[in-house]
Amino acid sequence: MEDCIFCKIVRGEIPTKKVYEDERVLAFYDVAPQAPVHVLIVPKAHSQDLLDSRALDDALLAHLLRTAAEVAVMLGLDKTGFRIVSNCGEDGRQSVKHLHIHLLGGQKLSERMS
Ligand code: DGP
Repeated sequence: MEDCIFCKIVRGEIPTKKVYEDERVLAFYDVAPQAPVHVLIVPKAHSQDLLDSRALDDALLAHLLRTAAEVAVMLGLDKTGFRIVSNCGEDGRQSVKHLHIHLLGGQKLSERMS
């Protein structure tokens, strides 16, 4: 999508620190990290969120989740643990309307998730 920040990152129009990339997904460091390790994993094809099935099929969703786990291993988080989160909609405080998974780790995270 023309005005979507993450689509611009996928197209290389906004610079970012990439962690992993293949033909379907991109992982890059969050610009405003909320943990010592904070990576975003996004499908390259635009879809708004988990409820938006336009460009999403089961294989892509599985690949997105698998990539989050593989990036966690790449960054050594498998040894200590990590959290993945996907915010959705207003109550979920989703600020960028392009489906993404947050991968958080590098310290003991808050017990609260809300
Ligand atoms: P959410 O609130 O779940 O929609 O999270 C969106 C995240 O995207 C937020 O943690 C900040 C991050 N973000 C927003 N703009 C940019 C950007 O231009 N570059 C990078 N690397 N991250 C961004």
